[in-house]
Amino acid sequence: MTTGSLLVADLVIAVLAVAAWLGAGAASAARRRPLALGLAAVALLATLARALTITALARAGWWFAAEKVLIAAPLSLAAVGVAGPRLLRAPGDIRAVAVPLLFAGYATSSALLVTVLHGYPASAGAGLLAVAGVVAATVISARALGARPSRTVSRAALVVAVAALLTGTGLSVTPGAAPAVPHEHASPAARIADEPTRRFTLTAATATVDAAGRNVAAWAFNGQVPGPELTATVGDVLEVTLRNRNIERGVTVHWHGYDVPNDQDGVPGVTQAAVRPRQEFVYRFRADQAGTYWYHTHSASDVGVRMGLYGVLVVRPGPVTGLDVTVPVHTLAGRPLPAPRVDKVEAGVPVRLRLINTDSTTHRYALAGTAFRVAAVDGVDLRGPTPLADTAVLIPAGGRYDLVFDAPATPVALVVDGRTVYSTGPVSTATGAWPVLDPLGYGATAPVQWSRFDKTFTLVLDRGLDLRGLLPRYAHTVNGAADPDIPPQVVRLGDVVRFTIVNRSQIVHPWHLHGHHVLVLARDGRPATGSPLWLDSFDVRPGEVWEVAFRADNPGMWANHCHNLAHADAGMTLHLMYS
Ligand SMILES: [Cu+2]
Repeated sequence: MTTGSLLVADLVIAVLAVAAWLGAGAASAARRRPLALGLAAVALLATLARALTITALARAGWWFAAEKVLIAAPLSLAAVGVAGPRLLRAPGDIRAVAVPLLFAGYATSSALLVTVLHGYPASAGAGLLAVAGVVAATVISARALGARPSRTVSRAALVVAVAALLTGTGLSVTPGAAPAVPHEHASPAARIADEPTRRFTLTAATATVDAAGRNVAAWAFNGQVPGPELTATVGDVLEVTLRNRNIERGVTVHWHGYDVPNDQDGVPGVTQAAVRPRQEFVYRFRADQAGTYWYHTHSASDVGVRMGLYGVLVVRPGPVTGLDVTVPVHTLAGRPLPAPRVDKVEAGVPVRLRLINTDSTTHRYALAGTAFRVAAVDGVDLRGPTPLADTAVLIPAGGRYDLVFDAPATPVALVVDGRTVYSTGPVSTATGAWPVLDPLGYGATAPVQWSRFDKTFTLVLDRGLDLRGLLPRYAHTVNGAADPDIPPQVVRLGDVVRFTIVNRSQIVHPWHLHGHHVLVLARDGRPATGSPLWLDSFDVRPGEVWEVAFRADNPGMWANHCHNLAHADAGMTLHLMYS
């Protein structure tokens, strides 16, 4: 069983235990004896079963089980300890066990709330609040059922509740130690003289565009979605003038995966101010990395990218040989782009398909009708890629895979999530049962570059209640905090940095560090065995633990965030900062 399924199983059993304890309490209060005893038996079994799931989660990593061991387990033990013996005494009047059963229900639900609302790391405040909630609810229930607790018990309960409320809420609203992120970069774009310059203008504006045969409202660069394909040859200088005609929420251009100087990175509020309507900004940087990249707005990025403010950036080492096609897959107004297209190719011609996922969720790609190799991932060539056939690839949000093959005499088709987006003729597209490539074991291995690390960080991804803003929100959190309260990762120029990313939530988080590619060291404790894998976007699935490393060689203040852009907006953004 994977850690992801264990997390789900534990949650389901916890919900079952809560429902059964509360149901048993209510049934006994209503003197429905058989129902009460049946539900209590289910509740006991479910509560005991959690001993197994919590132990298994703790073995997978303390991050997955901290609050369950420290808060849920003691409360569950108390629940069984209080309700169990009274049930075994088989009271003549079933109503006599209503309060103990309800206590057990409150104890298990309170622990469940800690997991769902607070998560990792467990805190004394959360534990005390949980206990206070149980005590208060039990006292109220006892009074309602006419089983008056003694005056001493009531007073003790009151003291616990008040103390817990003070420490618990106090801890949860104390501002974190996150230093402020500077809002403007001082230096203008560096001038690079006397080099071949590729000049482009991107004008952002509202538009109506065709999406799979229907006109839809979009935000577009130069009136098209995707925006114009920007191409360059290694060594060119790219000069891109961004103009905003009428996008009220502002626009920037972020060069996704391109490790540009910090002041060209296009993150509003961090590396530049957002470009407002009728303003412009000129980006200028040398194209010294070959490969497949893309660009997109980073201002109101969730809605901005979804509405169409993105395009392709391809930097080639030299002239194009054979057929070289980019396939930026996107969902616009619920409709898939691109429309199917056909490129006539003679047999034997080398083909490169540059697959780009510009959505916020993972896509599954299958190339039917030919063997192929994955030549590059996230713009970086792989070492010794071997031929693959009848194998699908999963590309995370923001990620790129370059597939290469020599055109066969027979047709080929590219299928994305079951939909054919590229086809040279009739070919079977029944690819749904194909196995999926694990890039961590693909290609030729190479000695690990680094044996020691100057800095290490751990990012635990979760959900939780964020009370630090004006309005409470159910945020996507990193180490229990949400943007802008997540402390930055501070490094020095030249440091070799390792970071561990743990996903203890129930959803995939495609992680994206700006300005650097990270080398994958291990996933779930198992070292990567294939070609060195330098990524800028990688899916951390529920229950997964990724270890990656990079050299801090690009000074500045860099966004480090989930590329499910709705998650990034809902708190899952922090910064890498050079001291
Ligand atoms: Cu996410």
